[in-house]
Amino acid sequence: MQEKLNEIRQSVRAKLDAAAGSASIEDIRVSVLGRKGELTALLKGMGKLSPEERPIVGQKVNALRAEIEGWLERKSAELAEKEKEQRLAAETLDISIPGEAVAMGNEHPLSATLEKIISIFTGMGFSVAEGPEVELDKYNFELLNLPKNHPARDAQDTFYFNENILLRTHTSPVQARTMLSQKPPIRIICPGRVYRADEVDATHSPVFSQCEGLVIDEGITMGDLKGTLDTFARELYGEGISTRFRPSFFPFTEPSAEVDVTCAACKGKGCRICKGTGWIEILGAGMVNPNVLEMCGIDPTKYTGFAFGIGIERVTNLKYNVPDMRLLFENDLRFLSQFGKGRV
Ligand code: 2NM
Repeated sequence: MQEKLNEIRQSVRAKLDAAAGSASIEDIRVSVLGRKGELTALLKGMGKLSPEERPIVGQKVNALRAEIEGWLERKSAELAEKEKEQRLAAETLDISIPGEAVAMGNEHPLSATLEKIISIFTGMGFSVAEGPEVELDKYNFELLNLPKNHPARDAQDTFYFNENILLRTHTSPVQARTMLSQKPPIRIICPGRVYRADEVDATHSPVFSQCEGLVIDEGITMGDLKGTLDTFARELYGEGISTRFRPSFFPFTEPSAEVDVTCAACKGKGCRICKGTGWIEILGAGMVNPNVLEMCGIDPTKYTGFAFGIGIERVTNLKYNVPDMRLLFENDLRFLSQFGKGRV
């Protein structure tokens, strides 16, 4: 019996020493301790032993069983560790390989200009107001002193859906809506896209962007308008820039003016860009026509106001010396990427 036990002990030890993978450990366990294993067979055969021998042999078999179980456990852990190390070595990630560069985009020059304009006016206490691009005739024309027979309403100038619904031709309808829904004091700018039935050329597009402004309160004068636009021009183009008002006409303002700023390219000396005048026209403005105030529910005997309209494409192209408006809409990356990194 002792001999048989020694034999099993030695053969298990030899098989374990030779084992190369965790799968073979399981085979060894089954061959000794499994239902049909060698040690199990010994235990089953104990019935044939004498009652004196039985506990002694039983103890020896159990001691060997515990020893083998310990071996199996240790060998199995050892092999699992070795296999993990091999797997990790095979999976090594070389983090020194350069990654694929992702091309970074940059802000569109129109957006950069608009953001700058918005930040200048919000800095002066203006709020931003927005409204629909598909508008009613009432807000786009009627309330702004552009009556039924006004030439700006011509289908040649305006995109109509039907008699009453159109694409807004300016952002003034947002101002009309604000006057109707809020009490003075009102201090808003209205940035957004507007639409006119124009042929595309270097200075025209059927879609363009505006930022209009409106201030209404008691005692607002042309002096407030001039001070506001002077501040705007200096913040946009830098110190040393001034403004010049030339008489003009808009149906919604009286008096009205075209506003020029000192040519930033020549500082007013006169150059090719300003056609020798030293001035560049950048916006239109005026005192809100009392008829407009009245139609929009504001008492013109108590309140006055000023309004202005800036063309974002024009200001952008003057700022960056871009000769053609189409470049802003064609999405040619050779053009747009020039406004990345530090240019804007
Ligand atoms: C301009 C020029 C002058 C203007 C007027 C109004 C309103 F709603 F108050 F009547 N909004 N915008 C205005 C005035 C716009 O754009 C060149």
